[in-house]
Amino acid sequence: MLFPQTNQYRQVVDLSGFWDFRFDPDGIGEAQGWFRDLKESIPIAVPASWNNQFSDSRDYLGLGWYQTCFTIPWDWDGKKIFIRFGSVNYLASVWLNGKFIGQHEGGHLPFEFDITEDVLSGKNLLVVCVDGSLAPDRVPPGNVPPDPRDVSFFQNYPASNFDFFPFCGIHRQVWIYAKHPAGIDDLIVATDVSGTTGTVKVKVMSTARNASVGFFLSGHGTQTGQQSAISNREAETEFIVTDAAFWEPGAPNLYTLKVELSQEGQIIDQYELSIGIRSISIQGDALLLNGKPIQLKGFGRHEDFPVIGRGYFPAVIIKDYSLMQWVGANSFRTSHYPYSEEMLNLADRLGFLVINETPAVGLFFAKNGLAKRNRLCTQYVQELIKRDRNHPSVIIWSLANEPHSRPGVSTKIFKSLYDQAKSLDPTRPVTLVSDIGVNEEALEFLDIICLNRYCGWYTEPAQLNLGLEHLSIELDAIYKKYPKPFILTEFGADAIPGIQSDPTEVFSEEYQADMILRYIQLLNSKSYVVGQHIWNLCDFKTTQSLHRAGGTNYKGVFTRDRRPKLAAQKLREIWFQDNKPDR
Ligand code: GCB
Repeated sequence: MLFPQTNQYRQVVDLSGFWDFRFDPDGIGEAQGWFRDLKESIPIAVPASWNNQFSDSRDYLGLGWYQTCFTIPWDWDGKKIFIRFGSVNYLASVWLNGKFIGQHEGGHLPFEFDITEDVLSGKNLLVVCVDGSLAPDRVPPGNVPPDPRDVSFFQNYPASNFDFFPFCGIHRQVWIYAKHPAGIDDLIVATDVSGTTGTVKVKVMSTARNASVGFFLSGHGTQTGQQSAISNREAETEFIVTDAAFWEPGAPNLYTLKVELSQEGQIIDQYELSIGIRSISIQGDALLLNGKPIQLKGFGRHEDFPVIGRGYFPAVIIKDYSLMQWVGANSFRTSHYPYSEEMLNLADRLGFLVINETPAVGLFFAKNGLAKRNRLCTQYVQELIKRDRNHPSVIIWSLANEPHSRPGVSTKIFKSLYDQAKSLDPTRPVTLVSDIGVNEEALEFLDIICLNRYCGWYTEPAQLNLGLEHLSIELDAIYKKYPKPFILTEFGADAIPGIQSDPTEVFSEEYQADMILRYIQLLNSKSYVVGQHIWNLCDFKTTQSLHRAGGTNYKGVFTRDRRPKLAAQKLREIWFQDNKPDR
């Protein structure tokens, strides 16, 4: 799915701004025809979560109605017109000029509708009903019947089945865009390297008849073009780039790929993409980028900031990259859902490696709702790979975070998601992030082992020596059974900023810093470990429970407003100074 862009042949209009809004706690809006005109509304900012925009809406996760008006530019006559939503959490129903045009389930991934037949030349009325409620048959799930063994310590409110606040609303931009009716529908780029030569394979999809495609690649001294005819709705080409400037952290070289679609000698559409030439592969227990072993140093993160919640906020994206660069990180995981497309565009540009995760967090395998959850996981894998497969920064797909796997049942489900990911994209390793360890059956077929561990925190609390001893034994045991590359995708401790202690004590900045440094020492001593991702880059909002003071997870090495804790300073001393490829 292509990111909208404006050029001579395509135009995008961003509908961000202040919209009209109304909560619908009793679910009466549809019966009362609010989709025809939303009365008694209040203003709301789009994009942003609704939860922190008003004094009384933080925990409201029900229905909310949005409305705005737009006018189509005069020169869009004869074009195909789409409305595209970057992310709406969780279930979006959309009406245009009173007519229902479609629905999309799942936050964090884009969706669009062809509205060519429905737009008016004058003012258009767009109404979106967002359902943010948590339910066991949604992914990620919520309001899951509690395990009777759980004590109140583990109960949370609102009852999400995951450890971040279930923000809802229109979280990313809403765009209308126009292109030629037979324009470019999609574009797939796959690159490979051999010695100093790069290969760039490009496939273009279009319904245009008697059409041809011009492919142009430029950058780093290369300027080359090729032509190919559309047949069976596709055209393909391959560039061989000698002495290519490969893409990698520290040297994120990008080329410009321009694709021009012509009919009867006339250009009818054009699309431009920044691409990086690189390969990613696995050899034994090593992860290779451009044929050379790499070590991931970085974080799990969240799209989370005061007031806007999970809303798209460009300055925070820039800030987070600058913090990651400041400590010397080279990678992150999009825990626990796909991040904005702009975040990935910048990862390409700044040279960050990304483990790209679907929104399947807190999955459980009780029969109730299982078929629906599976269907959603399949949908998410498809939507994620179609959205992000052209990014050089994306090196690994993650199918899920910490599923509550059940032997026999979950393994089959993950095998089919794994096969689906591989058939959509044979070029990247596929994983899932487990907290089960050696008994996670899916480790058998996953390409890379990803594990989350909190030894010295949730287990062996305050006993770091003992925790590290256990961790070391466990990692070796996993490697013995599954000799594959290994990434510790989460480790860390809560540190409440300003709490200091000597000797170290849980919740102090010293304990967090000590734990992180000693984990890194241990991980550096194991040859099969190819990545260390600290949980978390920044403190983030959670639901309320007895182990989340002030509804906040304090495992950030930076505070929620992006100030460094002691651990960030220490990390900078080791990662930033030691920023050369090892192994
Ligand atoms: C985990 C989860 C993450 C939590 C973290 C914690 O294992 O993957 O979502 O936030 O632990 O801090 O408890």
